[in-house]
Amino acid sequence: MSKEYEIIQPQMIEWKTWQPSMLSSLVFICRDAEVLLIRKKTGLGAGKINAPGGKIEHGENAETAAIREVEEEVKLKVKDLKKMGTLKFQFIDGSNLALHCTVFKTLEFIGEPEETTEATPFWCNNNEIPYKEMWADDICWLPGMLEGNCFEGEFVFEGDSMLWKDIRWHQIDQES
Ligand code: 8DG
Repeated sequence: MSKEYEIIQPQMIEWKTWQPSMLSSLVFICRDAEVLLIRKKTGLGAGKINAPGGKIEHGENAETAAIREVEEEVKLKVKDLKKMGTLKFQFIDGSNLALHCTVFKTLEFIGEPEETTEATPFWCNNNEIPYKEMWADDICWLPGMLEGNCFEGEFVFEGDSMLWKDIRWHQIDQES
């Protein structure tokens, strides 16, 4: 006797009414032709390379959370964050995580990046970003973002596998 399972197909997600179960932020700190990346040691995506960032806590907004996470993870003080994009991730594995992420970029930081229990930071040339060690969607939006383009993206993941994506670009930086 066969048992019936409800299979969620990536194209079945209703993005217009989608609600996140978790909010997060990411900060790309840029210096000349380089960007500060981290090898993440804890949390979602541990072991992968990413930018500093993390969950938005109670009483924070995306920007204040981003500033706090950068200080916690790599001991830098950042300011003048520019919002570059939003990412929506629906996981259709057991977690059913619906994660919203606000992506910022900045040129303004104080201090030297330091390793912490959460992250190992390193400066990376924009042309040498190790996409194979990053989340699968990053190669779809990070190059365009580093060139100054703003974006919105929706993605469906099953574990580490990206099953579906849609990205829309806005050609000009919001504040330039
Ligand atoms: P914790 O100490 O509370 O466990 O962790 P946290 O630092 O507050 O949060 P986190 O679990 O590290 O948050 C996940 C981070 O990973 C968050 O900044 C968003 C980011 N992230 C994803 N998916 C993807 C992705 O596909 N690409 C990129 N670049 N970042 C992602 O969750």
